[in-house]
Amino acid sequence: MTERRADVGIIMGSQSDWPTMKAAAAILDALAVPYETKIVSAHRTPDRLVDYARSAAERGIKVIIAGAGGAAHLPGMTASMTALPVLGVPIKTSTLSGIDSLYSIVQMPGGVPVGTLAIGEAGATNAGLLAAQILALSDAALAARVADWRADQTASVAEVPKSE
Ligand code: RP5
Repeated sequence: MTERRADVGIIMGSQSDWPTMKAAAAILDALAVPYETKIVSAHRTPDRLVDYARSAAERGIKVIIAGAGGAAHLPGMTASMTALPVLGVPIKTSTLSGIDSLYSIVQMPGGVPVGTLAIGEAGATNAGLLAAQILALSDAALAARVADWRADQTASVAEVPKSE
């Protein structure tokens, strides 16, 4: 059996980002979207970053999800080297609670967009969903899976709170 080529690249600045970024992977698993994961640090592995960003499109990647914390330059630098949509996930930090990550990622200069999500796991989850929704624009079967996922989410919300 041939392996499906990854449509989404999930990259992160450090192994320590994975507990957050795995929420994006979990959504893509649930929606059967093929993805790859890689540690790419803007500061510690700059050559790996250049190689990744410059080769992603030709390797078939269609959307990049980039998570980083602190001086979080990974999403922006990636976006500077590829025209693929880049979704940035600010990692929650122990020192500044992820405000540092958020500001580093969100405040891009006009002309180099990064779609910035919420700090932490909710942001990673929504990055996975957004990536799937972007791909679903040209994939009817995936669009149906996204619709089912959203219907399940809606059905899971109780109308009244349970008393404890
Ligand atoms: C960033 O520095 C990473 O994205 C990570 O969030 C943060 C801390 O990295 P470690 O010191 O845990 O490797 O580049």
